[in-house]
Amino acid sequence: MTDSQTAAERIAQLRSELDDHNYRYYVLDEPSVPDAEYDRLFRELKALETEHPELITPESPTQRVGSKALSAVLPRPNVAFAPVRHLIPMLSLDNAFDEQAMLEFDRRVREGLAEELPPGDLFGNGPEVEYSCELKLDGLAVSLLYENGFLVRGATRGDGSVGEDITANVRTVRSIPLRLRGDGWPASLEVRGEVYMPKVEFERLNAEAIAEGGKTFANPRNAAAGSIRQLDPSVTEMRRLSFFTYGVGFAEGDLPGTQLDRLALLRSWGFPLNRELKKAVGVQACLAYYQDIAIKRDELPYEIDGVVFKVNRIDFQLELGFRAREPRWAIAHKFPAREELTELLDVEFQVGRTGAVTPVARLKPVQVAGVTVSNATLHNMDEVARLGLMIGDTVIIRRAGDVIPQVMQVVAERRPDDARPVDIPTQCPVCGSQVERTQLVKRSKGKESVSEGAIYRCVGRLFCQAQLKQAIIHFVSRRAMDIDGLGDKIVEQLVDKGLVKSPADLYTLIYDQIIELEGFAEVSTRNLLGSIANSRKPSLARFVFALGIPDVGEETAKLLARSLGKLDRIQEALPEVLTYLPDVGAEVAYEIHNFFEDEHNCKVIAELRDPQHGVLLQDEGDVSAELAACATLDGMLVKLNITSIGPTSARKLVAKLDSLDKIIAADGIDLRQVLSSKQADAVREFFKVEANRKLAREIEAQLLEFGMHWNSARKSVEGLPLAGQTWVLTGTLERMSRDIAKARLESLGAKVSNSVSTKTHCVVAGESAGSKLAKAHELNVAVMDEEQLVKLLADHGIGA
Ligand code: 5U1
Repeated sequence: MTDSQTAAERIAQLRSELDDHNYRYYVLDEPSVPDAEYDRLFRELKALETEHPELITPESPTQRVGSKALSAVLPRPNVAFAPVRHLIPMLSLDNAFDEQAMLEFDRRVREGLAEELPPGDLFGNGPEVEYSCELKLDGLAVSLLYENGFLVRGATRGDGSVGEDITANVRTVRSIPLRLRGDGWPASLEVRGEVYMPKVEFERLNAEAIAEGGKTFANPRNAAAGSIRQLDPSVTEMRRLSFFTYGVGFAEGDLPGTQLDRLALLRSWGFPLNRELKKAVGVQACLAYYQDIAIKRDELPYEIDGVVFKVNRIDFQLELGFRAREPRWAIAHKFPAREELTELLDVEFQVGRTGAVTPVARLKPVQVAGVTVSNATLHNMDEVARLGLMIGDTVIIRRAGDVIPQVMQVVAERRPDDARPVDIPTQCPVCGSQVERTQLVKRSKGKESVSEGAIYRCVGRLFCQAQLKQAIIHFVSRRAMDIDGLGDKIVEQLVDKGLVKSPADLYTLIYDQIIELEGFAEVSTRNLLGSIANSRKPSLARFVFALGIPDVGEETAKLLARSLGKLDRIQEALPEVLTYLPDVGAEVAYEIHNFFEDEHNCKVIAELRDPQHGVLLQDEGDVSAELAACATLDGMLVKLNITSIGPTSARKLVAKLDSLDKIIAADGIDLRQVLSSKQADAVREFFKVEANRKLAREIEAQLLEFGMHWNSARKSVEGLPLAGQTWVLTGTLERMSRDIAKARLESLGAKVSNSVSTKTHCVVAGESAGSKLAKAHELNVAVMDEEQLVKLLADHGIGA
């Protein structure tokens, strides 16, 4: 606010600016300011309105969510939403499911307009009708009433004549204007359109519901409908619904004479218009539009179930009129449905490479989006429980894009009397070994806790033919050991004939064994033996990836190889030490550690590397400079998860007691000099436990062994690209934690400091950077944002 401006003036200015930004964002699709700037203006407005409540008006951008939940203001407790009689009925659309139906629609239109249209040519062609081509959003039709430019009522379609009053909820949809822009709008204007839930929001909402064990929505339409009919508008607001307009219901006064001109006018008044909107002359152009959109459908950020064609001229629309509850001048050309109902015939269990026993739905075959679906993944038993699935149930199947078909919901009302529960087998369906539920082991606050995981595993490992086959297929694959000529069918034969019982057996196969296999002759046999021989010299990263450690993909395998340098180190690494690697969290660290704890896995690795099998790792070396530099004593204390000891208290402790021995030996008096009594007691309690002391010493010993200990001579950074430079990180980084950014900069030779000075080479400023960024500007120090940092790291071969 400037000195000469009153609060009322500033409030008006802020509202107008925020409205402009909203318009640019939602209608023009050209955001003019970053979100942070919008939020700043919004906060300023909110603060001014709090100071001056008398200046609050309903159309202020801060007033999208009303203060009271609807249930609190409803006159009758058993009626959720008040009924609204539409000024003009909200009609539905006739559907065309194929080209033939579209041709017939166009013929009916031309016949209906025979007197209006010019005659066709001698060959029976034309005249052609002009259509407006629109998307059919898979959302919820709403009516929005504006009086003197202000939104006064929002209603659902309901039965077409009477809908429900959802004013408080539509107000929370940010792309719906609370007040019209520009001028020339009718004093009373009813706009119609579709409220929808963008795909990302739908996925986020369902992921949250799954995480909380709640019910998911079968599709974005149900999610939008469920969200707009929330009794509490603040819940609707959190669902981030959106809106596109598709026409005018009622208007006092004149509007332009075509649908497309009317839509353009609505856009200028602040209503979002779908950017795929087009004009087509003649039915062939409509069919081409349908094909274009069908190709784009999966990439659109919202779901559509078809396209809509409307006769563009309003006088023609009036001439054509209505049939029952549908206009004769419009049609929805539908895409194949993405969801269908079918019956769950059975649930079978598949065994994967890591032994995970996964339920798979066997379905009564059904066409979904043009493909016959007879199987769908059920992920795990938690998902079966969450869906409340029983064999014999009728289920909703959804197939979107290239995604594997999913069972979205059970239709509970259709459950037959003889429905059976889905039971996880106690024995592996392939090898008969026991099936065990995975245990999740977590260390927190110095205590180990075990909980039940969602995954069940067959304990048979390579004894289980299913696991063995998958393990070999993975081991020989192109990104792993890259053994050309060993396709899935050949692996199956090798395993079925008992020639291969572990990956090591591949390296002792002989000519006479291979030529016996189906499809092999002399040349192909020699070629395969050649490929096997050539694969004996893998890089460490390939080899680690080929082992098929659960949760270790190609990137993690590369990281393990690059950071720890040697297979022996990877095999021995304690989970706590593994978590020093950027991007390796506790769960992955435990998976890696458990894999190498397993005697059988170690035996296979040893066999592969013995002279008889001859696998020779090519590029083993030292621990990387990046990893060697990142371990600190205070960091280790934090990893031990001692109650109430975080990075700051750990740093304080280490400043006073600079070795593990001293910390273990410290008494309460020593500790209280730098810690609160609660923290001091926690440290004492922790190190009183023999197992905790042992673990801390083991970690320290391993850090020493790997050359990662804080007292080890640090690796020279000479020759590294950022050697000699001091960098500072400030603000919140979105793509990586600050620890990771620090480790990555250090791996390039930089020193990362906490404070900005004239010696600072560069400051990386994340979101909401504050005083350090200001200091950098003051001292003329170079500043880069996260994007630039990611690019710099990528230029030096370090991925985000
Ligand atoms: N794009 C579009 N969707 N949609 C749905 N236009 C459109 N028109 C509709 C409906 C139900 O109804 C007309 C009768 C105006």
